[in-house]
Amino acid sequence: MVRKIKIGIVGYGNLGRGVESAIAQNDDLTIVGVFTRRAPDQLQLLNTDIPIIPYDDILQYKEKVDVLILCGGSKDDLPKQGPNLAAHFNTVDSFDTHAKIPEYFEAVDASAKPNGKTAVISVGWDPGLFSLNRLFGEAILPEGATYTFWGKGLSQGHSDAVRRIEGVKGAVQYTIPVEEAVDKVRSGKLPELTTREKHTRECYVVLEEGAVAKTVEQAIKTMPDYFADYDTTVHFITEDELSRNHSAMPHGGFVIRSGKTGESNNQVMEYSLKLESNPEFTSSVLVAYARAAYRLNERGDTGAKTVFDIAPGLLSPKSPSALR
Ligand code: API
Repeated sequence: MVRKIKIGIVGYGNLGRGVESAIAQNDDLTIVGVFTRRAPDQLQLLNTDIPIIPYDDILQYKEKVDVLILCGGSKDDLPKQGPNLAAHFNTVDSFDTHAKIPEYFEAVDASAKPNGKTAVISVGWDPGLFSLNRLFGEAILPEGATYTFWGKGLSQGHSDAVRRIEGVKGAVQYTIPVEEAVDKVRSGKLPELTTREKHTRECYVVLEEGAVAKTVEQAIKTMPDYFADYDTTVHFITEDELSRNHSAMPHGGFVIRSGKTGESNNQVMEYSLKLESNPEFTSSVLVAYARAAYRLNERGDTGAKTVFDIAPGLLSPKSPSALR
């Protein structure tokens, strides 16, 4: 039996929990522990045998962990944590602020490379699997147009961003595709669509006591990268309504590349996802890429990587010869 790849989970929210259950489905991976800043008794792990370790002790585990899976948010956690931890560990994260990926990549690379570590960033389904499918479409059908639609579904990234606004006690955000835009794309026309024409965003927010609704609404609607380019609606609800009506976390969407080859033959490539649990799916992608991060590092391929840099065979538990 080959030795199992030892995984550390950093943070135990929706993603951390999803990583725990995804690893249980993969025989070649094992969990060393969950690293958290919260008091251990606040965490309810699925498997209570897994150690809960204070985040401040993480450097003591440098020799005991092969890959850390970073399960924090992109808005406030990862920008610092990603570069810090990549100096000491191989890492995988789901940094998903698309516009900031280039600068995040540079920061993580500058920290991982001189220390001989491999850090796979921005893994998940978008960015991640959808990014790969956009690349395939554009490389294979250079003359055409690419469309990405999300939802209707609950975006973890946008929900987290709203929850970090002062005065917000709880929140979820739904991404809603605009029907007419989807119909136009599906009918095979190649419409030019702006960000605003493709999706709307709907937030359900629970205010902290004393918080001013107008101020919170304004902070949401003007937030760059997340909401400023969209038509956003904000609904204020009670904590009870939030847990009763908004605990499911479905999502999904599709990437279409529509192009022409030869004289005038239309070719359409479509990739779609229908997810009952957005975070559990993202976690499952993170876990497959953790295997790749370990293998890349074993062969001396260090520094920051994205899904574009990683050969698909490295994701599989099967050996190259078994795959052939
Ligand atoms: C949206 C998409 C979802 C991407 C999936 C994942 C997330 O606007 O709904 O945060 O849930 N960008 N990155």
